This record gives sequence, structure tokens and C-alpha cells, in this order.
Amino acid sequence: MERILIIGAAGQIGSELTVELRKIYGNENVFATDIKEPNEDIKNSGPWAILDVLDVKQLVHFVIRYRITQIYHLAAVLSGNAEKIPMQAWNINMESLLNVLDLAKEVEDIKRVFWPSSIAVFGPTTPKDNTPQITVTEPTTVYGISKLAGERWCEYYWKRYGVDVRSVRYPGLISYKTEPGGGTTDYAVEIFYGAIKEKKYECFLKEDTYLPMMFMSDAIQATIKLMQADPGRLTVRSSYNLGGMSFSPKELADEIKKYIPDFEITYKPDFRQAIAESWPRSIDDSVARRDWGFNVSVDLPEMTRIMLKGVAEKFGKKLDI
Ligand code: AKB
Repeated sequence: MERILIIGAAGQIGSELTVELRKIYGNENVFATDIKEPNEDIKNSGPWAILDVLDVKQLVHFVIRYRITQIYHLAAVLSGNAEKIPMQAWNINMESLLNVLDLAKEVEDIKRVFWPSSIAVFGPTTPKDNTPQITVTEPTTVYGISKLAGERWCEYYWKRYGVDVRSVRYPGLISYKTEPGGGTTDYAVEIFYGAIKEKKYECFLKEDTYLPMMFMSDAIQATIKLMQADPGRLTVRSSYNLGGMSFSPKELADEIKKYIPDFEITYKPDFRQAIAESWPRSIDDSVARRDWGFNVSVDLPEMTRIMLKGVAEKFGKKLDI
């Protein structure tokens, strides 16, 4: 029987992943933890606790006490925020991962670890379109540097100690249940709140900035699929490229206008423009498709519809779309 620890369960990915994992493994077997309280659904449907992954003693105690067999370590400082506190972000992102990897190496019960990497491992010297699995990785953000170093550590722990750690390079993730915080791709979520609340949005990226994106349900399915895959099929132990869809702020705004014709978007690029320009426009995820059957089902029109409906409901509005 699996007993799963989620670190970062109150965040954008964690809040939805916890729900899905509880459906599969049973509510009582999925332990939601974070440094802040998760949402009511998570608190009411299964075990949760305040846990700081940087506190090794607390972490070890928790893992032993609840006989944890799998860890999903999702806590991180994202790209935009990390640029404001570079050394702190580096320490948080690296120390937390190394704490988890070391724990998995030492505690026999822990059979599998998931850790997310990002398209941020790529940089301005990487081919921008259909970016291959193996290519130039010279990130210019502290977040990207921490994710690239993290990938190297994951592969090292697998090769050197046999820690079964699995990872994907998430593109920008879009969801309405829990808002993201401090990322460069966050505009693609914020825009829906602007559209529903005020029929307008000021975008911090230029209108023609293409970035790879994915709807959260596809990201969650991919994560679980990778974690359930036969280890013998996995040829990448650093992190798998995941694509999804690619669009620009203008294309997304045009899609929103199909439902809200008087929606207005304006552009005021800030420091995140340079980050976005250093990342790929689209991703080649053929290796993930081949190794463990990665696929996506939500495209830009479908995502726009789901997001508008979901955000509208949050504000007590009903959109008949
Ligand atoms: C960010 O924008 O920092 C993240 C990411 C692409 O990893 N969403």
C-alpha cells in the first residue's frame, strides 16, 4: 500500500494533485503538507500538516512516523519571485530538493520521488522552437539555474544511489482552483481574473511573446502517469520535456474575446519580459510520449472555455459557454 507525502500541497499544483492522488490511493494515505494551510477541501478530505521541508528533523520524523513510500516535492520559489531574492531562492530550491533526495536515499520505505523541473532550464542559447530533450541548457535566471542543478542532482542520486526519482520540465501551468505565485507564465492565469472581474487586463509581457503552456488537468495526469510508469521504460532520469500548447498573450486575448467581446488587453512589459524571451517558444516532448505515453487533451480553445467558466464561478457569476 502506498503512503504518499506531498510537500507544497497548498500551491497551484499541489492543491489539485492531492485531490487526484487521494482518489487513487485513498484519502487517508495521501498526506498534504506545506508551510501554509491548504484549502478547506484538502483539510477536510484527508491528513494534512504544516511541514517545512527545510527542517530536516521534522521531515525525517514525519516520513518515519507515517511510513511514507512516495514523496512529491513541489515547493519552490518561481522565476519572477526568485529574481527578487536570488540567494534565498537558490537556497530554498536546492536545500529542499537535497533534503528530500537524501531522505529517499536513507529511508528504505521511500520507493519513489517526484520533483518538478521547468522550461526555465533553457536559456537564450537554446533552440527556441520545438526545443529538443537534449540540447543547450544555459539558463540566465536563478530559478532556471536551480532547476538545472536540481536535474543534475536527481540524475546523480539515481545513478549513484538508485533513488527512483522522476521529473518533468513543466511549461506554464494554467488553472483556476489555486492561483500561481511569482512565475513568468502567470499572466496566462491572471488574464482570466481580469476578464471576469473588469473585462480588462494589463499584461506584463509583450503581445507576441510565445511560451509553452499546459492546462492543469493534463499536467496532473502526466505527473501521475510518469510516477506509475515501469522504471525500466524510463530513459531520462534528469527531467522529461513536456509540451502542451504554445500561444502568445495576443492569441489568448483573442480567444477570450470570442466569449467576452468587449474584453480589453493592454501591454506593459516588466522584468519578466526578459525571462520569457530567454525561454523556448515550443517544446519537443516526443521522448516523454515514447517512454511513458505522455499526451495532452486540452487545447487553447478548450482551456479558455474551462478557465472562463471556472473563474466566473469563483466570483458567483455564471457564464453559459
Ligand atoms: C514560472 O513561470 O516561473 C513557472 C515555470 C515555467 O516554471 N511557471
